[in-house]
Amino acid sequence: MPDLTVWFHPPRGWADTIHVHVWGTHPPKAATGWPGVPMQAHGDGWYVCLIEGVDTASLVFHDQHGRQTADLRRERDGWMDRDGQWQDADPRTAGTAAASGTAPAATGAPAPQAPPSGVDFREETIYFLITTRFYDGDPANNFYCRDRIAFDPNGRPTDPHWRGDFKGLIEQLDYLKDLGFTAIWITPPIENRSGLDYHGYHGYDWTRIDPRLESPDATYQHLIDAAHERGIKIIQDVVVNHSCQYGIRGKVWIDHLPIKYYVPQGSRQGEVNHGPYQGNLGNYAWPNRDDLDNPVAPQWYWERHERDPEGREPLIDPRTGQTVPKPGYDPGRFFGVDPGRLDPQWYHQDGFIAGGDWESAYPLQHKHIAGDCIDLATERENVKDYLITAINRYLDMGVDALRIDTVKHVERGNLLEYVNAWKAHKPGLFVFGENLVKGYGWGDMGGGDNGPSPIRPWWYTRLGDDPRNPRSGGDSGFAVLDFGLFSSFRDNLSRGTFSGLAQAMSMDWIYGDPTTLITFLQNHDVGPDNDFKYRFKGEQWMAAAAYNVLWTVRGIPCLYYGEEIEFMKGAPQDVEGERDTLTRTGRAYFGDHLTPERIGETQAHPLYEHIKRLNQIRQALPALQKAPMSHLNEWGSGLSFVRDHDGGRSYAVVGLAIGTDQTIIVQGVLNGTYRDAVTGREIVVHDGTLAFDVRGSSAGIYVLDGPGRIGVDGVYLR
Ligand SMILES: [Ca+2]
Ligand SMILES: [Ca+2]
Repeated sequence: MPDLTVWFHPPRGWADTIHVHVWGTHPPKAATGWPGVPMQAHGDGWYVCLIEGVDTASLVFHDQHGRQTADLRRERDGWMDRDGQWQDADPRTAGTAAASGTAPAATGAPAPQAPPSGVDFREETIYFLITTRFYDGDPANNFYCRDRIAFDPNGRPTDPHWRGDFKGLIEQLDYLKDLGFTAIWITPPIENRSGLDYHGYHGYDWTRIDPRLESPDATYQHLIDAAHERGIKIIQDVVVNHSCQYGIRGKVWIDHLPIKYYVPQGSRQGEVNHGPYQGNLGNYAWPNRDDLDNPVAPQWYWERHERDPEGREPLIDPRTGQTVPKPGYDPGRFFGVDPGRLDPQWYHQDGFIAGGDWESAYPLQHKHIAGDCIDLATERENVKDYLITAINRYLDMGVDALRIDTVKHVERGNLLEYVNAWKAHKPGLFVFGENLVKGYGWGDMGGGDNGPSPIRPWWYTRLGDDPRNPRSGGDSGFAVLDFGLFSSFRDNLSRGTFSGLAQAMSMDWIYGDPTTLITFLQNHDVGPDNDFKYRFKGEQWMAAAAYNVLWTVRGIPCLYYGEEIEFMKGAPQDVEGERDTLTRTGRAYFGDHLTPERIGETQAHPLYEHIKRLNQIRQALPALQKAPMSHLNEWGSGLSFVRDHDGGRSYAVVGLAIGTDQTIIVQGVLNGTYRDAVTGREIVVHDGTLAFDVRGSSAGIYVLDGPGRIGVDGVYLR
């Protein structure tokens, strides 16, 4: 029987609880469950583990506190030293042993190891959509939220918040494929509960898919399978930081009165002004809808549910002794949360975030964001077990990647416990997160940032222990949305200039791996104009130039639904005033543009064609997907750089023009024959200098030994 013995010397700053997680062995053997097997300390800084009955294994060393190596593969006994190098002989006795293999450094080196072949998410481009607002395939599951209902002139409600669904999304997969996207990021599909929960960020039951998204012939599994049949990956959005204000079904209850007893001042029971579905929480198929379906609610609550489904019998509020229904009685008893009475097994006990808390780590990570976002005790084992196990099931169903919400509200080490558990469950899994910053977001490392680094995006991409020194630790394997670059767009792309892009990207070294940043012009929360809350309202050519940037610089481009036709251009991303409805925001229903009658018009939009071609070009060129950037130069109306993947194996010289035509000159490039993916023009370089002309708001993408023109000319790429 073969055995495999692995030794590991953790880098400085790791905890002494070293574990090794093992999978993919030869001969095949069951993978260890996360966190894997504890390693035996040898007293001199080294840890050892004997893996019985195998000669080859994939493994990860980690310290159970968020520090870990990359995914490793070992085919013989070995010693991984504190520099992250495999040694074939014991380095304590063989002082001259040479390094063998090419294992990545565990810390210190910013260069990450490429993920296993076939699962490199940098090859993808992402289309982000709010499922309920995209395309309605099944009116039977449509549903009005309690708040913000739109009415027609006759007083009838229109535009159900829960409108688009999986059936509609499946019907439109070919649309997204034609547009050239290979991955779809959908808003959280788990069951939600709140006054305005159509977006999915108010989770109530992580183990169930929300019934308002599914149809009998279009379940989540159907969606995943239908996407995969077309070569499209599914990115599931996951919230770990908070639950809704009603607790978690079957796990924890948050004290409140049944909504059926709620009567606003000046109204009568069952008659509520803002919508016909007031109090429609609970069983979505039941006409006398109620918010009671949590098995861990107290007995009196259940009895009322059974005996008095419509709430006709008066109820004494156990907390105050007052009797409801009672017009004007404290709405907080129906919809609010008393932070002092939350179950400490599940929730933090530090109250609600206020004012200065937003830039301070402890309150930011322990207080509740809002009345419908109650902060989970994410460091507790029961919370971890619940959330990790629930999401593992979706990974087993075929979900390809995860996007994590509200990242800065969970301490890095704690967050990486979740991320690493999911990555251990599905090796090669790509996980990225949202750490929303309006500004460069360099924390302690940059001027003009009033927040500390440990709540900033880059910190989560690193494993170091010094917030003032990113290079104190390597890549954490967790990617982030590029809010730093996005924030610069207010002052450049949305004003028709590139000024400031080079400065923003000059800080790329701060991230664990800048080629995994998820780049975007806007999303459901933010836009690039003035105070970051509107859909892009600039000229169309500015948007075209913006996409030229996003599709050619480092990072993985992500388009927000509707951008391809300037949908709801200039509208606020979310509801603003008291009377606003979704119909007036950037989250308006998009499906009207996808009907058979209007699809032709949609697909003829100049930006649709523009984005489609950019996807074709990026997909053909590994340099644009994976290479680091060099030779970066920017002069307001022009931007140029080089993407060199794998030592010249895929090599592109890129020049971009915004507004006016530009002559681009890049020096110090490889000699050889270049072909432009946009114009097809061929240039031979002998002296390291490549010079070419680019039309206004177009791009020159000169590829060494390249294939020539890719796609067809449009209004902008020409
Ligand atoms: Ca529907
Ligand atoms: Ca938190």
